[in-house]
Amino acid sequence: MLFRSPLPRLLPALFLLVLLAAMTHDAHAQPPEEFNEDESKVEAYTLPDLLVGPDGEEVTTPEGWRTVARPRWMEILEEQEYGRRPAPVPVTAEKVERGEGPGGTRRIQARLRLGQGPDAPATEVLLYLPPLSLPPDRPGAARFPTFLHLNFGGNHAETADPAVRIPAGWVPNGKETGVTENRALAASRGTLAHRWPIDRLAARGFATATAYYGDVFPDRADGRAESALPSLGYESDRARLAPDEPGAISTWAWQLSRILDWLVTLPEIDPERVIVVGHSRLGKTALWAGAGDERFAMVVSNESGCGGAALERRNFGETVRRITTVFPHWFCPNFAGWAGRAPEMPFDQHVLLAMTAPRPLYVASAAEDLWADPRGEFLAAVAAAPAWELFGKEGLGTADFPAPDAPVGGSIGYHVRSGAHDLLAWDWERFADFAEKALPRGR
Ligand code: GTR
Repeated sequence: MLFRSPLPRLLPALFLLVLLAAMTHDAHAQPPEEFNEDESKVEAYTLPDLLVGPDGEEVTTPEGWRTVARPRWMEILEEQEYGRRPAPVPVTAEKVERGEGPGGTRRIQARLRLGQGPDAPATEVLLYLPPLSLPPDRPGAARFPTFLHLNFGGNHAETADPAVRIPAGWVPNGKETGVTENRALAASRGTLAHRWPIDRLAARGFATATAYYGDVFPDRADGRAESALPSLGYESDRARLAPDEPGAISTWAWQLSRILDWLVTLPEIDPERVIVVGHSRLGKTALWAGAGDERFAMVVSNESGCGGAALERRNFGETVRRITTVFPHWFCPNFAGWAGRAPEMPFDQHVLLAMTAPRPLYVASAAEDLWADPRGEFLAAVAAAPAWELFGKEGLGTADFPAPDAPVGGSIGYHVRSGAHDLLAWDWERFADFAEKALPRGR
């Protein structure tokens, strides 16, 4: 019996199979992650209480917020999510150019040198001021409220204005911009202009400025070495990062603050009414920039989702595991450690929203953008309201999720636009409506 067994003859083949399996087996392989986009599967959760200090003490006054609760939350967000906020550096405007822009606007371009010496990193800022034909007697018209946002494809993709400079460095490939080899193309001019209604904002008396985020951190897992961080004394080797090392979002937020340093020196800009806006990953960035720099008078998050306005504890749409795997460079290394552990997190994203208080905050979602969890963004705004209430201000003014295209709000504004993930003129018009009320002229 034994000798008739086929086993001995098959042994070499079996051995080979086992060897092959061992060679191809990835010890870290995990089953593919499943994403929940079904509201009925959201489980009950409890959010960390906003109004407490480091020793669990209750915070009941604006003073307590400023000196106890807010610094505690900033420390937690820096250490656990975004990483440290790089310190300011001197900003020098070079190659300043002025000309006429779309709709009779006045264009200013400037290359801002961020730090000392010709090798310091630089960012190109593109700014449009309202036309001089605006009624000069309009109160406050001499100094304009200003929207500032970072962009994804280079300033030239944001407008068809042929005078706009084209980035020299790495840019993401993209269907819309037609970029296929990570080099900016003149052919991309205006391909993302639907995201930035310059003349409509100008007609309402707003200046509007943009810069390309890749100027300070190319948006790639290995972008750190080419980022501004080494010039600021931070590690460039991905393998040697401190747990609270600044990520790309902190670096982009630093870029926004440095641009603000320059904007407030311009006589045409109202330094008390600069509004930081961002879409998607740059919405996360706008929230973090506004948190760290209280000179931003108002903050706008458009469809910022996971790591932005959306509550992690709902486990709806994008997750910490997925975002820190696909975009490991956005956050500090500590953040990845919270993957799958939302209930244990000492914070949630309502904390990030509350960092804007008592300044006006606008959160925008899109109905079809389930990946960014519109309802989770709304509920984070509801949960952030106690920070405004401490200052005697109303937060959202409602706890009911609004119908599409029906903005709601008090000191916090919110809308869920019908349609897909994008930043559209309709969204900007709502930001402008809210800003007109929240940051009145001639304050
Ligand atoms: C997605 C990412 C989101 C969001 C988005 C964007 O791939 O999962 O967190 O930031 O990119 O920036 O468009």
